[in-house]
Amino acid sequence: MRIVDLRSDTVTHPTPEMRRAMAEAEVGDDVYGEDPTLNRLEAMAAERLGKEAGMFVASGTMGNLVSTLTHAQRGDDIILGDKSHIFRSEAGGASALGGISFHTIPNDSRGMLDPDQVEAAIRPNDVHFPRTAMIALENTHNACGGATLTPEDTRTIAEVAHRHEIPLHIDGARIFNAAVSLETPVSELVKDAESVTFCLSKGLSVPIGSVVCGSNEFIERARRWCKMVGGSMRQVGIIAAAGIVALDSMVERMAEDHANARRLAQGLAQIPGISINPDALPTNLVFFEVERGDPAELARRINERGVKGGSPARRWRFVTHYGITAEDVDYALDVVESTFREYAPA
Ligand code: TLP
Repeated sequence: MRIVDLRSDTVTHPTPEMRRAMAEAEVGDDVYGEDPTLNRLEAMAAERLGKEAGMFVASGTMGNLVSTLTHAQRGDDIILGDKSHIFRSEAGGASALGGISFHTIPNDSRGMLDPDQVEAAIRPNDVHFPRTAMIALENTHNACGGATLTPEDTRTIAEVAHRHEIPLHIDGARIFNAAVSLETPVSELVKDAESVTFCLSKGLSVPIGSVVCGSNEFIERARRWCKMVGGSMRQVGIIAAAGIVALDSMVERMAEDHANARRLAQGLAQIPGISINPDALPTNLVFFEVERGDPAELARRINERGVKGGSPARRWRFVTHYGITAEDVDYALDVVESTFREYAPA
């Protein structure tokens, strides 16, 4: 049976070139700083993002956690969007492990924060209050439909943060999708932030890993937190080799994923029982509402026919990525259309 897995871009497999590079990778013990392939990946990531240094971590969650622990101390708070991945989907790590509280303000429909609300959320210097130690943005914004923030958006929030001497962190799990969609160098998107995490293991198709980038001083401090949470690995060049291939050859192709997302959205918009605004689609995440029928049952039926995705909730997300072709999109649309016609009639 044909399988079209639209659950996430995290399901991507390494390319044949990555597998070759992984098999041949020169490795060493990274805790001694001796893995040449990892050192090359970290330098390359830092260079692409326009930062002094990079540090490989096991996941996006780990990158955001270690960055937060590096910026904030026990008892501090951080300001972030109420729909941010850090707040909603990272198991409350900063608060559980770091004693740091989350101060959320509303994300607007494209994942932006209102600078006045950010400013109002910054705690005055008073013994009654926690110290505000970090502000975080997310680009692209997952729960806000994969929307992109421009360099101007980021600068607006950075200006507020820096006026109060607070560092800005970007959860850039999909920052390369944003760069490709906005046709802007990724370094422009992050230049006003003190730290950024980006994921290798999503649209870039690397099997494991993310990279945190920032100043030499920030990364040096972050390495201790990374060690503390068990994130120092050894011959990690095996994975880093795939990351190097990804940064060299998998970024520009994400335009294809965005075109496929648009094709998917336009097709979904034609299906009775589905509500979607196909114009609000800058990247590879396609969110829509299932207006009729039992979503759990509909998801089960499309899954049975090889289209993986959907959920028991009315809001569904389909994600395009490496390995999903325009023909796969058309197949998925056929399956969804016929399933909805049969099981979600008007
Ligand atoms: N997102 C995953 C799931 O957790 C939902 C996905 O399928 O989209 N920041 C953002 C914006 C993310 O979307 C994710 C993962 C992360 C951080 C965490 O990355 P990982 O999964 O590597 O810990």
